[in-house]
Amino acid sequence: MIQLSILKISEYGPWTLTLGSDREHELQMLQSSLYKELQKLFSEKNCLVFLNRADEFFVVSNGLSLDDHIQIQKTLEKSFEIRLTISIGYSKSPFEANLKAYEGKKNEIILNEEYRIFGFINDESNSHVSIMHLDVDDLSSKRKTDSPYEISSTIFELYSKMSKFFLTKNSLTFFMGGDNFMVVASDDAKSSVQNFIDMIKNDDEISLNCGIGNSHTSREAVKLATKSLDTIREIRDSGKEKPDVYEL
Ligand SMILES: Nc1nc2c(ncn2[C@@H]2O[C@H](COP(=O)(O)OP(=O)(O)OP(=O)(O)O)[C@@H](O)[C@H]2O)c(=O)[nH]1
Ligand SMILES: [Mg+2]
Repeated sequence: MIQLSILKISEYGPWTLTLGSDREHELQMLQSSLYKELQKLFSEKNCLVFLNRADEFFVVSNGLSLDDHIQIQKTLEKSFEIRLTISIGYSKSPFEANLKAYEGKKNEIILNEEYRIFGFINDESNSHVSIMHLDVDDLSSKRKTDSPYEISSTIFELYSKMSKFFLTKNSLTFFMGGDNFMVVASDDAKSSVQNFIDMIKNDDEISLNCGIGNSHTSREAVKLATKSLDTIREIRDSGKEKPDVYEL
């Protein structure tokens, strides 16, 4: 089971207007300091936060109780003027967990009113997370022919294809910066990642490597996914034929 906690800034739109028109720099500073704090608080509890459109965050929160979420809300209230709403859901696939969280909020299934927490907490011990860490093989060589902006455009097109492809496998894709992507993956996504890599190789002449990690917590699964990716690089750099996918 995957548990997802979706954090969203409450009443953000109206609040941004109170800053006047000269506000963009303030909002960017707020959003990045909020992200930093959230990543700190959740990683201390063995979770990882995925940045989603800067005013919304997806946390793979396996193992986190309602009380853990309340503690985090209390800490955030001390540091920020804005407030966050948390919607929690769990299911067999990441996309379905996202739907449960969405339903929990929409139908006002209140877990804690004071700290604005909605949805459903998984209290069974069947926690399982699979993460795929995908990265472009030898992006550095592209820098010899393509300018920084052209490379960004290529990466975002790739992100778009990846997001669409893995959504059909009930999985969620996040851009991590540079040429790195992480997919919170279903079994179906794991078994079809080689097809995706082959498709991108044929259509776009981009080679991808994919490290996969499985564990009870998202931080551990991410660690193993990155370790798998680094293993592919080690095999490649030792002169042997590398696999495109490696799983731990
Ligand atoms: N989020 C994240 N970014 C990374 C990581 N490793 C590298 N990067 C970023 O990715 C960019 C590209 O680095 P690499 O992927 O190592 O470069 P490359 O030429 O593609 O080399 P290979 O991936 O080994 O083929 C770097 O400039 C960093 O911004 C990582 O583990 N996580
Ligand atoms: Mg790379």
